[in-house]
Amino acid sequence: MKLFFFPCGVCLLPRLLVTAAAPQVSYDGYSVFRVSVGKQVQKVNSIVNRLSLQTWKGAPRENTMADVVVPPDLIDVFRRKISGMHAITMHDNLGESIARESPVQTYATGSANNTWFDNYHPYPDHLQFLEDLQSKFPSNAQVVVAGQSLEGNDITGIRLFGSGGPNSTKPAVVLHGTVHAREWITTMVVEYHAYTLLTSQDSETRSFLDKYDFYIFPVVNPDGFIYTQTTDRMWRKNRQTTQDSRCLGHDINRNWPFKWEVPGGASTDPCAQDFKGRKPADAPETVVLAKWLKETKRRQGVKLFIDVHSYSQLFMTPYGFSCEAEASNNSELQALAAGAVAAIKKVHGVQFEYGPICRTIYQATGSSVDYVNDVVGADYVFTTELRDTGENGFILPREEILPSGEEAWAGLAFLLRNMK
Ligand code: 0X9
Ligand code: ZN
Repeated sequence: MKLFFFPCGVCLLPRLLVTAAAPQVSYDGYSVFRVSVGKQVQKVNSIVNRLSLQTWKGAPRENTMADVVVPPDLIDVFRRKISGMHAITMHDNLGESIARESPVQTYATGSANNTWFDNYHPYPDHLQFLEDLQSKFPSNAQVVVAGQSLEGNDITGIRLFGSGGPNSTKPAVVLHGTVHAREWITTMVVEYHAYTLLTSQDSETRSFLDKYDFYIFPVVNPDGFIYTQTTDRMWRKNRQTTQDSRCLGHDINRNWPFKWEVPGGASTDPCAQDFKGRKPADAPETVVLAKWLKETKRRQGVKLFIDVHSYSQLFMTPYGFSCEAEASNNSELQALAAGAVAAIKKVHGVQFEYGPICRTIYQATGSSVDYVNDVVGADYVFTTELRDTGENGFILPREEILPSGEEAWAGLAFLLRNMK
């Protein structure tokens, strides 16, 4: 149910208009296929375009896997068209997979214990979880708000500090989760970091709290995240309109005002998943987060920034805008990324790859990490793509939340231990 106030022309008094919420988009009977593209880029692209199919990892590229969402009435024709190519089924029935991982309403206010990581959760419970961490650990935690989203939701995070209390400013460690609305594992993993820092008995972990000021934002795109829970589980962008288009959503990770104009790393089509916006920083979320990061840098310095995404198991560094440009501290970043990846593997044997964004995944302009590296000026900047490599993609089973958190924590702890 949505409530709108609009002025009544006759009486000039506010009137309440009640409209029904958009119905839930159904993926019942949809399949997701993982097609090995090899050299047949044109063929795969033309199948995807002619059948108007969604892909999960951008446009199909040479020698990569294309993960393609196919509605029930096109499954036979899709199978025929890719016959002879190597393909596997990621989701036989995407609707059923979504139902299996859907949020459960079991969170008891005030509990904030490790059972939180057994399930995905509705957005209001995430806010409650942060409030509960603050209440349980008042001398180490404080809920913070960076600003508001387009639809007026607070962009909420939790600040964690050590024995010096909230007034002793240390260099900041900033984590962003869920910039892409459908990447639900990132919300949980970023919260796992906060939970571990607050609850661990391990003396090294406790010492991190004395060394850094942590600002952990589990959901930096609340409008999009809420929309994935009310209407369309596969939504990625924010919920912004664009003039002269019927399509909604700007990709916040293509909208940051640094090298935004460089061609090739984003779409100018408002209907595309990676629509960059009409102008740099025309998404309110980008404006709020950029301003907050600059203020934080001015106030206390930013030691580390990580933008957490899924999926593909990658640990990446600047730059996204160019495959030739190299971060000034590139060798140090690569050494840290290599160490983090080794630490991740030790936990559950899961292999991440690492390297600069453009060379490791694809060119991406206007992404957060390039901006934070060059404009904000954080000391160390990374972006990760969490589990998996394509067995489940965005619909990662709930059993993988805790192990994903554990291994990601090992990676983060490696950085916290080894940064200069
Ligand atoms: O396209 C993106 O924004 C990232 N991949 S995703 O599937 N999570 O959408 C890759 C771009 C590299 N930058 C970051 N991961 N920040
Ligand atoms: Zn993403």
